[in-house]
Amino acid sequence: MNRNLVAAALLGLALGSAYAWLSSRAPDPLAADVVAEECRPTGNPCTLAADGGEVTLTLPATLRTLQAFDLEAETTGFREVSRVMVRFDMTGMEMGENRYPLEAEGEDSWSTEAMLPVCTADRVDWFAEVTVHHAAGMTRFAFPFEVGER
Ligand SMILES: [Cu+2]
Repeated sequence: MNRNLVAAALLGLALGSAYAWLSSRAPDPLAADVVAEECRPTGNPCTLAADGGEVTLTLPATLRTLQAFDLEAETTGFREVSRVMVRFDMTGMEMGENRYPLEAEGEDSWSTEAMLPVCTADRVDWFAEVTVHHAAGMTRFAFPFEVGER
């Protein structure tokens, strides 16, 4: 058998499995139960509803990478909210582990300080995925937003 053919076949296999691996890891805000389409959480509260509850997320008006910022979330309607997490990621791009547990600030109020890494592809389109753990399970809300001057 031709050596180049074998090499090409092996390369194809390697690329195929690398692609499969990347796709399986590629974050997708559509995997969330609901995705914000009509509001952005930067500079004003953005509310989403799913599974009988609501989450309102608020981020600073202007976000910059590598600069810590405060994030606030309100949960309403869910029974027995035990934990709220936020994860930052980009669609189709593995941006590393950017997960933060939110701290309870009283009833239905949650907050944390967070920071975004630099995107090696110079993209500015992020999404914040807020996961609410409650009595009936967990619900994920995705809020797309952009970093930088607006
Ligand atoms: Cu990126």
